[in-house]
Amino acid sequence: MSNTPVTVLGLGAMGKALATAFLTNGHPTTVWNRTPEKADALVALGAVRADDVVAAASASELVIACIWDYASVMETLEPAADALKGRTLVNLTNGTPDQARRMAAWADKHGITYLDGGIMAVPPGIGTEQAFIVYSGAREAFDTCLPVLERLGAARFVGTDPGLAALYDVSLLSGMYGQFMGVMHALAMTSSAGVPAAEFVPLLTSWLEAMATGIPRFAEQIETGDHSQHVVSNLAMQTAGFDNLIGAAEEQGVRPVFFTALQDLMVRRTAEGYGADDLTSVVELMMTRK
Ligand code: FVH
Repeated sequence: MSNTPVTVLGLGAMGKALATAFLTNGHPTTVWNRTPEKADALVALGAVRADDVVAAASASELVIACIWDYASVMETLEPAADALKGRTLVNLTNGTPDQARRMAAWADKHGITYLDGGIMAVPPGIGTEQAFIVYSGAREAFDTCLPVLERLGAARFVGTDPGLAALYDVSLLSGMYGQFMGVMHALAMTSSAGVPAAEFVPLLTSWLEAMATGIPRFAEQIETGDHSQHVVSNLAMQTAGFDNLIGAAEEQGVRPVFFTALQDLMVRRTAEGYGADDLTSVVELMMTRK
């Protein structure tokens, strides 16, 4: 298994981390990057630098791409379509579900086995216990490549629709950015009043951990569309209290830009007569494809 050759296309921060994980686990690793000098440190670790994408694609049955975006992946791979025929392409570039599906259709047209993936880690986390990667597309290829893919982090197959990995990826990132948004606003508030971070941060962390236990209930309500069964803190009460969240921010000189969109949904949903529902009721105003 550790002698399975791998090719890595794209040697930005993430591509370098991926190639390093393969090299440190003993995989013969061929690398290519648009700016070739970025391969220097990997070559010192034992990687083979390919002169062009065709040579890189021809070097291994398993080819991993991690480049800026899908447009740059396509621009990179198009000249190597013939060389990739019969091989497995794993695209770990960030994109949308439809971009992934279009890439899968392109791969299929050229006889390339395609797996799409979403990396849930930052570069230093690759190869550690914290890292996980979601994959979708060709199930058989995933099973075959699993021991190699696990060099990068835990590997989770989420479905044969090639767009699913991107959907999971952006959904997980949405949860993360939502949390970051709230945390940044909270810290701007306390900072504006001179509250020491060392005093506030432990409270914030334990509050967020306690609130995260409500995620399964949120999920059930959004899945069923019934937001009225397990209400602990109803929407009307939260909407009234939200005025204070906005007002306090304004008093402190912090623009409540992160929260005005949520306030708008809460006010509208309450006005529509759903004040006795849980907060998740606002999702009904967000989903445009229902
Ligand atoms: N870094 C992170 O925290 C996240 C973690 C989750 C996954 N993302 C996604 O990974 C993709 C690559 O991200 P990155 O961190 O490696 O990004 P950079 O360090 O900025 O490197 C960009 C590489 O893309 C190459 N590149 C850009 N445009 C083109 C092009 N038109 N043709 C060929 N290659 C291109 C660039 O090459 P060069 O500038 O060195 O020549 C770098 O190799 C990305 O989708 C993240 O969202 C990372």
